[in-house]
Amino acid sequence: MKLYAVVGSGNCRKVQATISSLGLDVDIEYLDFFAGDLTEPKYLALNPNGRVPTLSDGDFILWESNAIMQYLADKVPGNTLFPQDSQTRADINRWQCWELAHFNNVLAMIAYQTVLKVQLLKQEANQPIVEYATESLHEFARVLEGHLLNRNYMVGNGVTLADYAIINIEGFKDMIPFDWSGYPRLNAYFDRMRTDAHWASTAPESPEALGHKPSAV
Ligand SMILES: N[C@@H](CCC(=O)N[C@@H](CS)C(=O)NCC(=O)O)C(=O)O
Repeated sequence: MKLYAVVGSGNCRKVQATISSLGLDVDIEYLDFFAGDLTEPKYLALNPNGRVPTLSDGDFILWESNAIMQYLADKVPGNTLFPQDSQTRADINRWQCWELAHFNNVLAMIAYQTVLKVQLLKQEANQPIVEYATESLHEFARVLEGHLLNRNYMVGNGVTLADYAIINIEGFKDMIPFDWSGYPRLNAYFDRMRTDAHWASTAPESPEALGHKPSAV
């Protein structure tokens, strides 16, 4: 199997942490975002969205990070990241849907507007978008804070796919202009998950490495 990825991409990191945790043998081909690798016809033929990650397993091509995580987990019998019990799977799937549609959707909007756009593209943030996303992020942060009462993980008593999905853009969490002080359990959860060895192994070597092809790979 091969995973097409970009260094530091949250959606790639959550798949890479899954691969590491499952101990799967997957080649990782890094694409250079800044060199335009994602819009090359060769890559668009695999993923017409021009986004990462994309998995190839023989002739089977799969994009959407949460779908890839579930597909990979199902290759390892008895794994605890995405167990067989149908209610546990539905619960994990629920949080993966929620992070994608809600929590990380607006967190990513703020990160793009206030960090990436300003620092990399040297453009100004679109303030109405930032205001809308900030209000929404407070709404979703309250949900997460409530869920984390008396629990260390999103589902059950250990790390599951839901956790790698929820934290996927933790690298930007403390860079954005957002007041997290009202969410102590959420903050403690992110700090705890940051120490997960599989997650930590997916971090870019430096902020400058973000988006570039690693020279040693
Ligand atoms: N819903 C998709 C989102 C993929 C996505 O937006 N990936 C980002 C990197 S985290 C990307 O490829 N961005 C490139 C671009 O927007 O041009 C998934 O979960 O895989």
